[in-house]
Amino acid sequence: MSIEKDKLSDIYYKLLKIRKVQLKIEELYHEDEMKTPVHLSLGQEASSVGICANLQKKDYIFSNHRSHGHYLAKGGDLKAMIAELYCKETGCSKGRGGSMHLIDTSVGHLGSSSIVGGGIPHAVGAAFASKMLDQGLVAVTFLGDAASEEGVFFESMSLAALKKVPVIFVCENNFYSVCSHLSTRQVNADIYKRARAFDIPSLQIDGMNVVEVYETAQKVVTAVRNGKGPFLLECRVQRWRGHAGSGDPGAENYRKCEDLDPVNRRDPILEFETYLNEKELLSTGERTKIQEALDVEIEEAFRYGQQSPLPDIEDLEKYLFVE
Ligand SMILES: Cc1ncc(C[n+]2csc(CCOP(=O)(O)OP(=O)(O)O)c2C)c(N)n1
Ligand SMILES: [Mg+2]
Repeated sequence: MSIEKDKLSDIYYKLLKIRKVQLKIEELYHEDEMKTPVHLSLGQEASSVGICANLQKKDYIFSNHRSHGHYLAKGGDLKAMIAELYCKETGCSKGRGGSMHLIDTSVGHLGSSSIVGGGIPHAVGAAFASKMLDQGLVAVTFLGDAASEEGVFFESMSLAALKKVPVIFVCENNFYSVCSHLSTRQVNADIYKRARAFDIPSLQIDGMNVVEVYETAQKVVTAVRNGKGPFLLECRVQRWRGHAGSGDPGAENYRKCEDLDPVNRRDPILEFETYLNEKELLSTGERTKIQEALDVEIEEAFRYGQQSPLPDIEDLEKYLFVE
């Protein structure tokens, strides 16, 4: 299958954007001006990008605490994201939500949830609405391997299958729930098999290979949009960093895996670059242009976030829904 050039550029731009933004967050986090926990998805860029590259702007996504990649892959506004990390009034949640509550409804991102598994039923609801209103939209929920252990995952799959709604459950299996490895939590690491109990089709793929994710997602999105009902896609990924924060000094103690080893761990961007070189796609000059434009865009976004005003103290209760 050949991928169109515009699509390849977009995939490269998004992969690099997510990587560079997160490295910048990591670099500045110690200044303690971002008053929010952050969960970096360094290493996991390919799954969100490969999936979202197949979605239309109006299609819905729902994200979790490891939210940056999903938001940027769906086209969320970068300045509003960075301002949100700095808890500023100009942030995408008006500075009240922080990193775990990113949202940009203008591009179909209906929100991230800090509650593990929280976004799963929301996606089923959005997909159900799309079906009832005959809108032809699909909803994607990104969830971690730990979220697949929540009861709501099974309840959501059950309802989605029964009502045959256009929802895609994308499980980014990085094998960790904070510091607990999957092998200490489950007898079967094949999360995709859990869909079988509901007659939901599913696949396990290499989530570090953006081309594989893109090509698989293309078929899945088409089928789901055409009324075939829900799908579960398990993307196996590597989480390069600790669970949260900019560093995780304890990570070396509980994780002795290749994800931590800068030499042996896999890099989805380097692998994509190798693919582009082999196929003679996107010249080095074109790639450099993308990189340089991104550096400017990211610098502006951080300046915007840092210089924006904090919310007014008078507005403390403005968005609280209390009678
Ligand atoms: C309902 C609920 N239980 C526990 C937590 C605490 N918690 C936050 S993130 C996390 C681990 C999530 O792991 P996973 O779903 O695999 O996503 P990952 O962090 O690996 O991306 C836990 C247990 C929570 N936020 N919500
Ligand atoms: Mg996990």
